[in-house]
Parts: sequence; C-alpha cells; structure tokens
Amino acid sequence: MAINYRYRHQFGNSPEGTSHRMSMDTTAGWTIESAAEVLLTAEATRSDRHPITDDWPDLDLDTAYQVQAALLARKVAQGERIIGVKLGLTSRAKQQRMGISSPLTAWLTDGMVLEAGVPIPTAELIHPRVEPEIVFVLGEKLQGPGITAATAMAAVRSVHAGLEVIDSRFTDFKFTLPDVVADNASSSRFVIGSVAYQPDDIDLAQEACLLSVDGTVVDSATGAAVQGHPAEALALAANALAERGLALEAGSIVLTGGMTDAVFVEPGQQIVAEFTHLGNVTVVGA
Ligand code: 0L1
Ligand code: MG
Repeated sequence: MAINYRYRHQFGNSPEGTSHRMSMDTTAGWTIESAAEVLLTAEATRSDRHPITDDWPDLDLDTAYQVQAALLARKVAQGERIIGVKLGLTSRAKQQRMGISSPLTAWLTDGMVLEAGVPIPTAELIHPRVEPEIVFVLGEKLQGPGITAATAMAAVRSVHAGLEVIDSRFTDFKFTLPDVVADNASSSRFVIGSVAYQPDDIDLAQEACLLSVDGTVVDSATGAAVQGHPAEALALAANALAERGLALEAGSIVLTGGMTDAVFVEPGQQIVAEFTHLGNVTVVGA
C-alpha cells in the first residue's frame, strides 16, 4: 500500500509544536516534560506504573494533550515519523471496559507499524492487548471544524481492516482520561489488512468482525459499534484536532478505535480479525 505522509510542514518536529507548551511547575512538582519523560521511560524499560494523576491530580485534559505532544516530539527527535492519527474509546465496548465515556485522539508513527507476518514483539512490551479496528487512509487533507461524517468520507481514499496492539504504561490498564491521553492512548503497534475498499463500495456500519484467539471466537462487532459509523469517528477526530489548530493530512492513516474489547496476547498465540468484506488480519505473539 502506497501511503504519503505529509505532517512535516504542519507539525515541524512535533504534532503540536513546542511554542505554546507550558513549562509550568505544578504543586506536585510535575511538568509537561517530566510527565512525557516518565511515560517514555516506562515504555523503554517495560515497566508499568501508577497513574500520573495519582501524583498530579490537577492534570487536566488540555495539559494532558500537551504531555502527549511532548512525548511525540521526543519520538520524532529520535527519528520516528508521524503517519496518522488514532482514536480511542469510540465504542461502548471499550468505554465500558475502561470506565471512560469520552473518545480521545492520539498519534501514529512509523515506529508503530507492524508489517504483515511480523510477530508482535511481546518481550519488548509490558502487557500487550489486541483490538480490531476499521482503518481509513485519507486521499485529501481533512480540516475541522464543522466536518460531518459525509464530508469526512469524501476525504477517504481507501478503507481497510486493522488490528491495533495497545500497551498501556499504567498498571493493569487502569487510568483516568488525562492519563491515557498523556500516554498517547496506550499506543504500541498496528497492522493494516491488504484488502482495500473505496468508501462508496462498502457499508461500514454493517461491516462485521469476528475476533478469535487460537481459533476460538471471543468477540464480535459491526462498524456501527464505532460511534454509530466509523465516519463519525473520523469527523470527530478532524473536529477535535481543529480545536488544537491541527488537521489530518492527505495520506494519513486513521485508526477509528477498537470495535470490541481488546484481548491479551501471549507468546505463541494467534489472533485473527475476520471481516465480512475487508478480509482477515492476523497477528501472532512472538
Ligand atoms: O481503540 C481504542 O479504543 C484504544 C483505547 C486506548 C486506551 C486503552 O484501551 O488502553
Ligand atoms: Mg485502538
């Protein structure tokens, strides 16, 4: 799949730049930079930790998105490229499991791409879980505010099945909304299926997915689980990013959010998402 990534001119070295980022010291002694550093260290050392909000209870959503931006800026400084956006907590299954009812946005980098057939490097991760998603690749830039599901779909070049591997830096995947926003929505890896549909050629609300582990179906959902229609999730992302002065670039990959609850993956396990039209996507734990 040929995908163009055009974030550099918009974002420079980080998704949201550095100019407006606060360098405040909180009463708890935390800063945006120190929170980003703690999360990146947890990822690099495979060590889960308690929520940042336990120590920094005043961490609000705006500041959490600045922590997320600082974290991404560090990944970019280390050579990763931003290639798209992922939504989190867009389905009731995910919201109920995590106890959080607000969707959120986060970023995808090329370091998160898991090529088809490459096993999930479980030894490098804390407690990986896998969830099926409907994925868009944009043919045009998409900039809010005022984006509707229809205008969002007009910007889509192709639709795919996907599996996201999430790996929260917080113990037992227990966090508040600001924690998970700061943690870039538990991002770890993702794989996109090879089947591509034109947006007009598929009814995404009706598109069904069976999720199986080692041949046993453990969950199922249709695209309607994602905000009623995955295009609503795409519109939500464009409008939410616009509030922070950002847009989705042409060529972006957009993960619209887990359709079902995520399942843990152990070494040797095979997880398959079988979609009605979008084909099968398979991952194996290394
Ligand atoms: O797709 C998703 O809903 C990801 C949510 C990220 C938060 C999590 O479940 O750890
Ligand atoms: Mg996800």
